[in-house]
Amino acid sequence: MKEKPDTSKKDASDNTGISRRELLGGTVGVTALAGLGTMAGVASMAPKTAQAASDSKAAVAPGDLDEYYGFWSSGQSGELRILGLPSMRELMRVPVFNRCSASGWGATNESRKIMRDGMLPETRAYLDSGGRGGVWTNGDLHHPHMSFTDGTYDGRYLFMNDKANTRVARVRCDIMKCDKMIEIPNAADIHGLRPQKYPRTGYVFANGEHRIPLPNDGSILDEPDKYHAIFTAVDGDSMEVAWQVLVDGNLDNCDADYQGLYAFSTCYNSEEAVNLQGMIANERDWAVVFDIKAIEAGIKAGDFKEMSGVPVLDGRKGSKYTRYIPVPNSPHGCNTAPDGIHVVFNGKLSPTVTVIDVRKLPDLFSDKIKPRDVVVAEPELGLGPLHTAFDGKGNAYTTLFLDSQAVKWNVQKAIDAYNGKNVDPILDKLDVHYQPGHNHTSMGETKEADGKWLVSLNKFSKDRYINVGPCKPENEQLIDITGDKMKLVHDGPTYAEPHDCIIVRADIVNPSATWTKGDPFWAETSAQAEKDGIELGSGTDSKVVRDGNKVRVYMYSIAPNFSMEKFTVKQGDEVTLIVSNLDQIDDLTHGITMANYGLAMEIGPQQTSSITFVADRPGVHWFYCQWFCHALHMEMRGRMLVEPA
Ligand code: RUQ
Ligand code: CUA
Repeated sequence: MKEKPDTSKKDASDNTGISRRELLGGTVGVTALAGLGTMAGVASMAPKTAQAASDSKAAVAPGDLDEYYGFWSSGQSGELRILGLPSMRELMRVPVFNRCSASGWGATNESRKIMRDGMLPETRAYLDSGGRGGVWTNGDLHHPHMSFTDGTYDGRYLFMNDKANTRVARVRCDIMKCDKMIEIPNAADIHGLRPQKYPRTGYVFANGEHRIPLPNDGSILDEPDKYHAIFTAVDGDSMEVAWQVLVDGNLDNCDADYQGLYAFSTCYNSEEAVNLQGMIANERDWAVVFDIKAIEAGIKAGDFKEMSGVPVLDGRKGSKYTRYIPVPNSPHGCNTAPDGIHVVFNGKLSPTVTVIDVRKLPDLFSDKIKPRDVVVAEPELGLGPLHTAFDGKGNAYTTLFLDSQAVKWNVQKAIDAYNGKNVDPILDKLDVHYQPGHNHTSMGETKEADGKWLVSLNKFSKDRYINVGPCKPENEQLIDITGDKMKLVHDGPTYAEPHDCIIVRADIVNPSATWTKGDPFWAETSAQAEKDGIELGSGTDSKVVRDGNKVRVYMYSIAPNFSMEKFTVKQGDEVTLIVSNLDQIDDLTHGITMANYGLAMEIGPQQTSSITFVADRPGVHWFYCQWFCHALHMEMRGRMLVEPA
């Protein structure tokens, strides 16, 4: 990872000292425009208005900037989304587990390398056979969470899970692109995911949700005792599996403490059944606590089995590495409070949440106390509690799926009530629309929780918007939590299907304004170019290199031109198109689409992107810039001639 970019570069300029924003704002003379060749025809797109702020706190006037970044999951859409808060404006989509038509994610060599490098060999073989195209085309991204240092976000990375194809990915926050993706062995369908909070990330904890027979070779179906679920610690720096722990039951969500000692998972299906009836039979399931230091010592001492190349410890009931705390039926969310002491397990099928005190865990692991002795509160909040968020002032906010409500409650009052005092921990209830799953508060999963905003991610919008047909958007509501009562201030529709989000103070996140020449993102492409005697991004990289039937076409772009107006290849050649964008001004992205070849990719300022295909359709094919870049953007194109074999 490179140094953090200059934080003052929000509106970076090139060496003329003129930013694109100023250009578009019309503050610069036409001569400068002509010289720079930017989108001259477009006047003032987002002028800062003098308009008075509306009385809604959520209003962010046109041209004004948001105070927070929201990093949103997109569920089965497979991407990460970036929102601004409190405006709830969607700012960007970052393709991760999906294919992206605009950016070429999943099609470019750089993205395919990232998607394939961390695959298990058997998955790679499967995807390379039968015309499957070598990469997965779908994903189910539930939980995006930022890396931590000392209990708060550090702006380095975002980590996220893919439930559909059992993966964990990382996004680099300087460029806001995925740079690593791994498939987790021995697990089926990664669900809960949280980074270690202290001393740093460190580990990324990931729950394998579904239990599978191990080994899963087709010889076992109805022998539930041979099914297992796995808890995984990924090393967030190397993005390799550090260790795994075999557990009883099915893992759901997880979180980490503020001391760097324990991780927690909710765990349902203590019955270890393989069907719904069986799974919900018990009155109680578990919260599982993982003793990180003991696990690390166990690894050192060799107390593990190696499976698929990673160390797997046995953490089933009775193991010294784990403790199973009985909690009411099928718990779901798992949330550590910013006080560093309390962890809340959300009941789902029970109207309660269970609160434990992490200071009691050493006694639990040394068997001085019983598992239930670490429970310090179990307030009844309403029907279907799924997830809890915190305001840093001792209050918690829990989603009630069945009641369609957010409930605000006080942790200390819940503890007092559990100890027999006659107090009601519930402070407020607010109707949300409808059926909330996750919720999140501003900075709420860090020690810097600031108690300003709560977002409720509601699974159904029903009648909140004009009808768009049988498939409706979801509805995400912004709630002001600065007062005693929660106040709903904004409804925002979202497409399938955000599960979770985080709300991060904008000063923590400092993305670069442009790419940097030589970024490791395209290291392999650079290495090949070097062998071809070409320095990418130098302005001399305009050349066709033939190497048997492999043809590498190097070109660069400076608005509004590609450095090559035409090139010729032969039918059947394997062609790699390598394009470097030499423009230095921020927001000057080009793209290249090869018409009727199914090829398209994004090339950001100072970025190199490449894509490989077999030129098996003879004729003239136009390639064109697909990213609006200049008044002559439409003219930014060239021809590929494919000579018939
Ligand atoms: S889950 S609605 Cu996939 Cu985080 Cu709880
Ligand atoms: Cu370059 Cu559009």
